[in-house]
Amino acid sequence: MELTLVQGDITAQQVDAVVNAANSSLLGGGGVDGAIHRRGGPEILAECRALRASRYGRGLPTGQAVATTAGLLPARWVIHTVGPVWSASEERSELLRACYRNSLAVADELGAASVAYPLISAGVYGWPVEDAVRQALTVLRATTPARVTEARLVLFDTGTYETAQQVALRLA
Ligand code: AR6
Repeated sequence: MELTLVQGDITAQQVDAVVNAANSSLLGGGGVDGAIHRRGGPEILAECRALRASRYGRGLPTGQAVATTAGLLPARWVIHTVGPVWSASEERSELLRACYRNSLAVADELGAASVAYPLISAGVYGWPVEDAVRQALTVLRATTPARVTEARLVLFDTGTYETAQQVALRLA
């Protein structure tokens, strides 16, 4: 699987599946979640509500992933995942890695060839950017899915993109 770093807006990515940094409610929020629902339109929220009424009555647990339509986005699917809130006193990295791993597994099951990820947990949820990139790249480099041939990590601003490039070089 090819792994690329891109600076840009996750909602503009021409890929089969876009990952949403959602919250357990699946009913929207700010950051990536807000942008995806705004640009993707009401069809996404309708499917999220249906998931809450069926499989996820108590919400989507942290670290898990579930797909809906991508509505009006260029992608075909949105894969919603819930990152952990950063904690200085508790080790939650495994949950963050689970987000990348489980989203990739869902994409693979759907038959997606390309997947775009935001930097999960690194915004509202407060995860330090460098470590968030390290966790993302570690999982994505170690996984060999059957059908996904491209994973793209989309960094919103220049500073985050440059940090991500440095982390990638150090991991190489
Ligand atoms: N495209 C790409 N990256 C973006 C975009 C965008 N349009 N907008 C923000 N980012 P966040 P979290 C970056 O806060 O930390 C929501 O309210 C952002 O700069 O979207 O997992 C949910 O409903 C940061 O680097 O996600 C949850 O309640 C990264 O994407 C909560 O926030 C993730 O920031 C989830 O918080």
